[in-house]
Amino acid sequence: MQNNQTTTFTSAFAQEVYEGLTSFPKHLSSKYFYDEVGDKLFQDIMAMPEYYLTDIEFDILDKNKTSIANLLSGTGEPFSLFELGAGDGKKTKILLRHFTTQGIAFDYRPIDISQNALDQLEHSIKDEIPGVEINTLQGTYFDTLRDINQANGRKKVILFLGSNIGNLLHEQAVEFLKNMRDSINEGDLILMGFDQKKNPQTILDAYNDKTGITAAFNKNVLARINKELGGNFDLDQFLHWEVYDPESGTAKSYLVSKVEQQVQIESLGLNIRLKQWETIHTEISQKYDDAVVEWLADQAGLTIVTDYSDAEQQYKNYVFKK
Ligand code: AVJ
Repeated sequence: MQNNQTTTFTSAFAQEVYEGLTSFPKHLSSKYFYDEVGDKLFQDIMAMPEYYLTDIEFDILDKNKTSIANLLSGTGEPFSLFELGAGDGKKTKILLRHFTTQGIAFDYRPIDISQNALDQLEHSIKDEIPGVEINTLQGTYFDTLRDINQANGRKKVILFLGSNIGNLLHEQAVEFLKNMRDSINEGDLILMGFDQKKNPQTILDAYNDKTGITAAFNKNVLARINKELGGNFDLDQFLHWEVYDPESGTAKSYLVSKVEQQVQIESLGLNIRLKQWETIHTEISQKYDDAVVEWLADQAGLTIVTDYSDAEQQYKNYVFKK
């Protein structure tokens, strides 16, 4: 078998799949869950009763919109509201609607890698909240933020909701926060959602629903390999398995091979073997507490200005400054 350093592919997806499936233990990145099918499955997850994150964050933003508006608008100078990975914008629209009815001077600049997602978002906002000045930015988060950092002179507020940071290991999260820090100036603010440590059963239920939507979402990375790289994974031969370590606060998703099997991936020229009960690690969904968020902020050179939470402190939105 080839050493993976010596084999290179043209797409990042092909490269990472090759490396992940030739490593031991095997792994695949959750960032590849999200094609058209995966986006739809994630929408379904957000609508499940077990997936508490979306509803709680929605309520936090709704209950605190006045205070958030006062904090973000400060002395009243116009600001640009950037958002990383806005999705369908359901939660952001609470703020957009409130800012608009309060006559707060701002423009909205959602950033996404998918032009299609941006077009849909722009369309729905123009339809539902016509007063909002919206300028979509297509690209990767940091290329785009870097570009805009030089550009307009407006104060910046960056939104990163949904506990999307939870997909990153702490070391990567610090890198990410450092990048955010480099994208802002003194006086700019960052509003981010962090899912909190809580009853471990609540977390397991959120990532292992009985209807199997999360299982389908997890297996979608295999479906993509089949579609895009000529793989022949049999999705039924894998089990979705979720673990949560209440000490570290890390929820981890695996695909577990139910049988000994071989899989071909044509465009990678790869034939992989899986032993019975061998794992492919696919995702982490980190849970936080104040001490960990303070540590991350400190490592990245950011300061916590305040936070907003639900009554049971299941979820928190923190505001950071440079
Ligand atoms: C979109 C990364 C916040 O980790 O909670 C949902 C993705 N994975 N169910 C999360 C997800 C399984 C989600 N994030």
